[in-house]
Amino acid sequence: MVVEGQPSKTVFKMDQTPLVFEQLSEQEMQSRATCLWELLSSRRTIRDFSDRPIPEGVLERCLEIANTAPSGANLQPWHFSVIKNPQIKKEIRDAAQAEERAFYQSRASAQWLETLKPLGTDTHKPFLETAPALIAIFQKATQKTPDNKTSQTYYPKESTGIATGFLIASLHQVGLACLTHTPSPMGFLNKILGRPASEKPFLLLVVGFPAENCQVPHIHRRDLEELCDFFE
Ligand code: IYR
Repeated sequence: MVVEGQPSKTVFKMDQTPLVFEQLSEQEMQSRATCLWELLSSRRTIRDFSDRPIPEGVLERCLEIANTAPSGANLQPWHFSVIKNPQIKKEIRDAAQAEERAFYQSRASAQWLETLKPLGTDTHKPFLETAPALIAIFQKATQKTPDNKTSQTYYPKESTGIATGFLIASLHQVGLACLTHTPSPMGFLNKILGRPASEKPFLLLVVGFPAENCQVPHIHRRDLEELCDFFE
């Protein structure tokens, strides 16, 4: 639109392409919703991993799924560092345990420690070496444009959170288990993995198979009525 008195400006809009969208019958919608609910509600966070390796290509595919997540201005402001190397896993474990010691000894409030008690967590993180893969997830505040300039990203935390959700759901779907580990602070990950300061560690995902006889806390998930309002 040309506004009188103002110079006209050409706006380049991305090429458009027809949407591929599958129209499902109502019955199929109900059935898929139930199937997916059954699958995802059986997901549990584990802390006791076997050292069984992950078949080649499976993680890569799950990361490709994470990359399909919606993101601010479609900038995909995340970076995944996948660590299978035992030496690097050990370095990460040592650094994470040092932070955890500070957390359990002084940083955590009494109330926080009380809430964590039933989970039985402590400063020892052997899974950081036992599990076959760690995925360090970073959120990017800036990134390079195709012409090699630095530009800011939008909603990096939200975008990275959504991508991480996609990743966790797909790992479960393909028969892998994970632990969303958050040693705090996680700056040591930038150092060990050579990531720039503009990337903030978001989460350290521990991925693999459960150890034999792996136990998980008996937890209760809150009912939808407690967490959701409908305005109809
Ligand atoms: N990062 C610590 C403490 C911890 C915090 C939360 I929030 C948890 O859900 C579980 C543990 C640790 O990993 O031990």
